[in-house]
Amino acid sequence: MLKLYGFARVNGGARGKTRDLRVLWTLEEIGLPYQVVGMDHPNHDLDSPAYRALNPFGQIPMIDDDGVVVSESGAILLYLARKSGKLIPHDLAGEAQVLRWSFAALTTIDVPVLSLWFVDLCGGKASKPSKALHDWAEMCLKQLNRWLTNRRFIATEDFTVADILMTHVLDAGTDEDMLKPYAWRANHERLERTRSGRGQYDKHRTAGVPASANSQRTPRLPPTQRKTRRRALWQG
Ligand SMILES: N[C@@H](CCC(=O)N[C@@H](CS)C(=O)NCC(=O)O)C(=O)O
Repeated sequence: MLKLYGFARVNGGARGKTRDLRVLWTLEEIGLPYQVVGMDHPNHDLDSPAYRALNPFGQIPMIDDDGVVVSESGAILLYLARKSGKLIPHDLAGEAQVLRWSFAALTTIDVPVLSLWFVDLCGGKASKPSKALHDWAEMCLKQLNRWLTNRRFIATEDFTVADILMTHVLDAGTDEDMLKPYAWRANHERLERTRSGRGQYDKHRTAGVPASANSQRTPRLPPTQRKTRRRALWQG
């Protein structure tokens, strides 16, 4: 059965916002059976040599579909859509629109939004680079907003994985004040329905995925690396 590697335990600030939830949302939408492998981030499950051999970046999400290992949330969603034949059109032109808007979510929108969050997190709030990033992000969000006006879905006439990616990028818990006006109502309602209506999703969102019985504890990183990593990612 398809295995999804997601967080069993993660810093409170990141809970409910992590990228494994994109995959869970997709799996729930397409109805493929799956099993969750819960990774304990504070205990360094992602640093184990076994996990790094599969994903050198030591991050979630990752799937193992009977030996087909895929990391990177965008790649995973597109793989699942192609595999199931759902959430993606079957013609090349339609598929191109889904690719186009999936990349827009993960690059055009996520890059300035995430960079701003990171600069602010590292003490750059109100600095010149922070302001510049804020303007860049705002510009892209306004442009996106124009595209979304009077559209039900971002890429085609139907709901696709590009909608999941864009909705989740806009729900990333980075600069919430900036993102709130752009949260995309139509899909947020669907996200909320998935969250509240499906036990799995809600459980994962609030408490992280269940800890895997065989998840191995790994030696702690040296303090300097630990500090940098924590500061960068899961402060709070
Ligand atoms: N580009 C990757 C980013 C994955 C990513 O940033 N994962 C975070 C959780 S949302 C993670 O595993 N962080 C833990 C770490 O790097 O130690 C994707 O889209 O899947």
